Amino acid sequence: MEQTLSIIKPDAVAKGVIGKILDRFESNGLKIAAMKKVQLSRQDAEAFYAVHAARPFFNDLVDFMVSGPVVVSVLEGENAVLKNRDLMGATNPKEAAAGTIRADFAENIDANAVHGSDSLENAKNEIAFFFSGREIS
Ligand code: IDP
Ligand code: MG
Repeated sequence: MEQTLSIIKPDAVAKGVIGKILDRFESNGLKIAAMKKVQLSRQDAEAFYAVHAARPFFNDLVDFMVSGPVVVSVLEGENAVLKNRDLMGATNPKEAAAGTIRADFAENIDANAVHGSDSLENAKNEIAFFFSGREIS
């Protein structure tokens, strides 16, 4: 059993597809072990994406992530990290496989509907960034 962190980004929340995206997880064997809707501060977004701080798109990414509320969840299941990445599709929705979340709900590489941890180690750190132990079950 693995746990991974998912974020439904501001574009998807604004579009009203929280339920449709959560259904993708639950229909594919990923249990929602924790969940909350949050408005990130600039400081939150900068800290969460610190690994990308040197990238040219960093400021746009932070602007976007604070542009509205997000839904953060811990997904649990077999191979949860990879399974979530498969369900999400490629970072650029134009390259995302048919039937993936990004192909179906995202507009472009900036507003791409979802975040998902890319490794088990990052998943642990990202989960700890948002949730305390007692919030996960
Ligand atoms: P991921 O979300 O698929 O893991 P990362 O490479 O970790 O992709 O990038 C984090 C986020 O930064 C992406 O989801 C996307 O919103 C944004 N991003 C990544 N690459 C670009 C780019 O080339 N231009 C604009 N935004 C980008
Ligand atoms: Mg990433």
